Amino acid sequence: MSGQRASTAAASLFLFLCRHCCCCLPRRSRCCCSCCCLSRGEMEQARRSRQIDASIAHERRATRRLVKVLLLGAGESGKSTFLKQMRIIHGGDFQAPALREFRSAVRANALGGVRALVEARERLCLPWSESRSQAVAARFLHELDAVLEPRICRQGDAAVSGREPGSGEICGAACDSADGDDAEGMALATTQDAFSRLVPAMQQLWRDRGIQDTWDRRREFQAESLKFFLDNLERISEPLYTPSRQDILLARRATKGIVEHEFVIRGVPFRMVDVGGQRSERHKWFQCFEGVTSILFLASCSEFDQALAEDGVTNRLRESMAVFDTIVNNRFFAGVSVVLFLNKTDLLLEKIATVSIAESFPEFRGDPRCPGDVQEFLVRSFRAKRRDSTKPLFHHFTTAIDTENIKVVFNAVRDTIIQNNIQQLLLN
Ligand SMILES: Nc1nc2c(ncn2[C@@H]2O[C@H](COP(=O)(O)OP(=O)(O)OP(=O)(O)O)[C@@H](O)[C@H]2O)c(=O)[nH]1
Ligand SMILES: [Mg+2]
Repeated sequence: MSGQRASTAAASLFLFLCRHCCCCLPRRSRCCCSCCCLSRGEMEQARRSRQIDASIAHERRATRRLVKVLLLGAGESGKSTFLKQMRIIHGGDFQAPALREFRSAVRANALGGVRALVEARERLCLPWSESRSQAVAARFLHELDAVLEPRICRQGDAAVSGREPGSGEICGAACDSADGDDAEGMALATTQDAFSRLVPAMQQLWRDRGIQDTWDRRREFQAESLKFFLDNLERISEPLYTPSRQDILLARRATKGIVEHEFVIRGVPFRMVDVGGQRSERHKWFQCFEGVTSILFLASCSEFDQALAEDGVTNRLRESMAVFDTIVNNRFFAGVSVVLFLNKTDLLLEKIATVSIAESFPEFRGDPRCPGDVQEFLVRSFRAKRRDSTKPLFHHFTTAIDTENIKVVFNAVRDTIIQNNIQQLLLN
């Protein structure tokens, strides 16, 4: 770097001299002075130095203009799904390596989901409708264990049914979580041969009334996209199976670490940063707090009656509100705009028809079946977390698996984000 600077300084000096001599004049009007006598090598070096100068200046301008958007929220709130939508809307199609990973994720979701259903049926003591299902289930679990290393097999469950231990606070002690989506394990579980061997058992089990009854009580374990994948087992087990956009958006893989994607939106470079939202991942968030323009905070608003994957006890929506509290009141983000995405609106509207939010949130006043009342309560509850109520807080009800919805919502917040970036540039 210092060598680069030295050559840049040398180039500047050369250019300064050059501007005052005749090197740059047309051939006929040249005079004779020492810098005209630069060798070919020196001239080439100077040209390269000018290029370096220009690229440093360009990079500096670009970094200043870059809009950094941080996606925050508890686990399974939809951050990665939102980022997938950004890739679909602004980044073009997914390429072969990404598609291979999604194929593996879809199949792993199906395998882990059937395992979770079989175990949940047992816990709930629901009867099989077909006598042979008991033996099929036992064989399925045995074969799955044989295909996967036992370590990976148990962790796969955690990703679906959520039994990962973790620390309590967003800035609490780091907790080494089991990596539920260990790439090696996924590859083993979802190879064509291994997966195809397990598909008939999965189909038989999915047809059984006992498993369907378990599915109807899915609130007691996590398996949102599972129905779709199990209804499509034949397709996803085909040797040439390539995940569709819907498969990609529904595939669940808990984010470990920090994932960044860059897009140019209306000529403005955006960097979107996605982090893992599970408790054990939150200590990593601080690594990406520098230079943030805006935070998109995602909360899964349909989870008002569900327990946290990490401890099986804490109410998911209350956890989400607590994380929001920590972020929105953090002094570090005083000049950063925060937009609240109340996500999984599709599931919220479906759920309130049969489940009352008042059972989990006794402070709720209104008609628990009325979408307006429930949505207003949710917005009010999140807003109440802010200590500085003069700071604007925009909110949107979103369905992250719906591309059109995300297109509309993102268009609405995009200009605010860009505006915020300009204000930050003016202030700095
Ligand atoms: N029905 C429905 N499903 C959604 C929606 N948003 C996300 N999902 C599904 O919810 C699951 C979790 O979504 P992710 O995007 O992985 O959640 P996340 O916030 O990235 O989770 P972590 O990486 O653990 O922090 C995936 O299977 C998604 O397909 C939504 O609006 N509606
Ligand atoms: Mg994620």
